[in-house]
Amino acid sequence: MGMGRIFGVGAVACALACGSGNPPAGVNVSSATGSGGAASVTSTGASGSCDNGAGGAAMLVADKGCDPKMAVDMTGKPEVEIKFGYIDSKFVYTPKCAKVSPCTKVTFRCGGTNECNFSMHPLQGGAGAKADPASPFGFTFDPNLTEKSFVLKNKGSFPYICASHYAAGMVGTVFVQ
Ligand SMILES: [Cu+2]
Repeated sequence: MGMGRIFGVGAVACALACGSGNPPAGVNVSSATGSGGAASVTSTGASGSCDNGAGGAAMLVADKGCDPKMAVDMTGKPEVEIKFGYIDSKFVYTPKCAKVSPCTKVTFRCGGTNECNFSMHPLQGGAGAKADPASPFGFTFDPNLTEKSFVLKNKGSFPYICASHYAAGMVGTVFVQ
């Protein structure tokens, strides 16, 4: 009845890749200054190690209508883009379900036909209706931003929602494998 076996593969992988403590799964260094403009860009820190180690097989979990097996495969690319806004008459992220490699720079960029920014479509990381402070996507509510990038360092499943339109299906998940 001991507690010695509670650590599985994930804990071993994290012991190798995560170091001590409980770091977030990515980095998100905001450089927004609120200076306005149509295309304010937020950059992310590029330093630091990524979970590229052999044997770091994180368990991917289906979420937000996304299955890791069916997600758009964008692995192997250093940068990918997820468009968001009112696109084809729907509030969406596209691709809604994406699969990327560790250390990929994922940029959320306004698209579609209507005016678009992060106060109209607040980006909120996490699986539930409340923001998950451990999510690499954090929470962004900024009318001056039309795009924002995140470097996803660690393997895992990272769901997110638009805090205004999630009930209409404006949600998605990035799988890092
Ligand atoms: Cu929205």
